[in-house]
Amino acid sequence: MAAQLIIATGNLHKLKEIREIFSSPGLVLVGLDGVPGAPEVEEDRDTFESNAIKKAATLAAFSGAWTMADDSGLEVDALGGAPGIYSARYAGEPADYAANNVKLLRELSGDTTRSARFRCVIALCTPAGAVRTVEGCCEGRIATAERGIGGFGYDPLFIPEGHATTFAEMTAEAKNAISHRGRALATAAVEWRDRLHALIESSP
Ligand code: ITT
Repeated sequence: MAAQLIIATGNLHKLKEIREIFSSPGLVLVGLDGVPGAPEVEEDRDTFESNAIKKAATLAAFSGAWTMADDSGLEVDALGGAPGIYSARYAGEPADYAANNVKLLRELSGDTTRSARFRCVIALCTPAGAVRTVEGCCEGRIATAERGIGGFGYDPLFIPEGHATTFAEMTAEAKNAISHRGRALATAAVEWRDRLHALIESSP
């Protein structure tokens, strides 16, 4: 028996991390390349949670399969919580990780308060419209220059609390063990265990 769970993200880095963290026997995590004609979802809500729910609910209704979506971002205290829900396109359209990092360093130049956190909300939605969410957070600070080549997005600038290296200088396993996404999915594995088990059991 293998149940399909759609992962509603166009971000292949997120998909890779979700697969690394959340794979389990009997569950096949299907990316959007496995959903022909999948609609683009406009992220026009004002919280991580409501954007994650919108992405998961839209794809669950379209595909007829259980769907998970991740909405995440970086909150920087000295910038009043920016870029927050606008993290992907902080430096404008189209989304550009390098330009985002240049802008973040520029906005923080001279700032000694560099505390920040990554937040992640994961939504799980059934085709019938039942929704549940989990959250994960990782506290840290913004480096004064980019360091490392691993990960994606703001990883070269984010130093998690209790560490001296950026996420981009860590192995994928080390990042996933403490990241916002890793923490959200660890909660999901516990809170959604019975639901996911029932999905696996009911699959042909
Ligand atoms: P989907 O909506 O298709 O999932 P997206 O990249 O647009 O892809 P979001 O709207 O949730 O996703 O934006 C998340 C952005 O926050 C992402 O593009 C990065 O800039 C940043 N981000 C989130 N998690 C990150 C991580 O683990 N490491 C580095 N940057 C991260």
